[in-house]
Amino acid sequence: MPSGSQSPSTPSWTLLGCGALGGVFAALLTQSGQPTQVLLRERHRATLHPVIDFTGLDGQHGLISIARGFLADTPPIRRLLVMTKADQVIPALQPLIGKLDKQVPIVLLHNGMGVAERVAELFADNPIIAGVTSHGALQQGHFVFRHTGRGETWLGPVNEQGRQFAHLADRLAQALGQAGWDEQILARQWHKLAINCAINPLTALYRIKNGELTGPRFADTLQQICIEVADVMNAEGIATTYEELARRVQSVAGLTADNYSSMQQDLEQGKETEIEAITGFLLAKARLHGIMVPVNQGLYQAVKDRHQGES
Ligand code: KPL
Repeated sequence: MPSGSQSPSTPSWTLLGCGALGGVFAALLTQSGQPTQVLLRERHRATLHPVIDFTGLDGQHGLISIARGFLADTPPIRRLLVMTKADQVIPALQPLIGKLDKQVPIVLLHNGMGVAERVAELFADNPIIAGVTSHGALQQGHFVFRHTGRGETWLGPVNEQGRQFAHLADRLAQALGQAGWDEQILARQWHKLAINCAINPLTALYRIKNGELTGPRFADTLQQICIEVADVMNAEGIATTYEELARRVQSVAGLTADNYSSMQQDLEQGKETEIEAITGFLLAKARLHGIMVPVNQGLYQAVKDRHQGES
């Protein structure tokens, strides 16, 4: 049976990647009445947790029952929501190549860029949808998650088939409070990339919360980062100015002031970071256009060195 064959009991959403943000989305989708199953790695089979321990933005704490599944068991899938780290998207989807029913939309929600196009090649018949989100999330233990910041979420089509799935934004909005559909999702992905290029490496390297970037200490560095990113974005045909990017960075750093960025959390825990899909993607595009991006290049190298030194 292909993964995707459905019956009325097929969960509304199937989630691949139950990290901090995945766990929070799984809890919020379930709370909104949209049954969600989480696909787990084989090694978790023996230690199945029947519930997610979830704390919402209002501090309300509860245990939420969520269906668990394993790819090896070819569970029925209605909509696939992929919330792994950028470098894990392709490995996580690999077992589904050639097996996923071609009607099933694949929604990709990860930091960084360059992955969606590869997924669209591997799943040429499926609707592919890319998204950006700025919700804050924290994983505090095994299946223990806390929603730490209300953000915005936007979805948009990566391929032609994806264009018919604007209603998925409404489904997400039921769970998140807001979610929108944007045919020009590439521009939103670039703007999110700019925010991640600025906030993630600095907070990770200096071991600080996002809010510390709103003070004068990092003003010059942030300005340089934004000037370089704006140059590359303009060369890519995404019209912007460094002032606009700097404003957005300050706004997100302020709204998520009390959060540690995902890269800060990854480096602190000795995990692989998303630097390749974030700053690495920017550097590759800069090279293509012959644009110098020395500040971003330095941050990229420093994050790589720190990870290597600590692992
Ligand atoms: O996307 C984020 C991340 O941490 O990866 C931001 C928006 C910077 C919030 O922390």
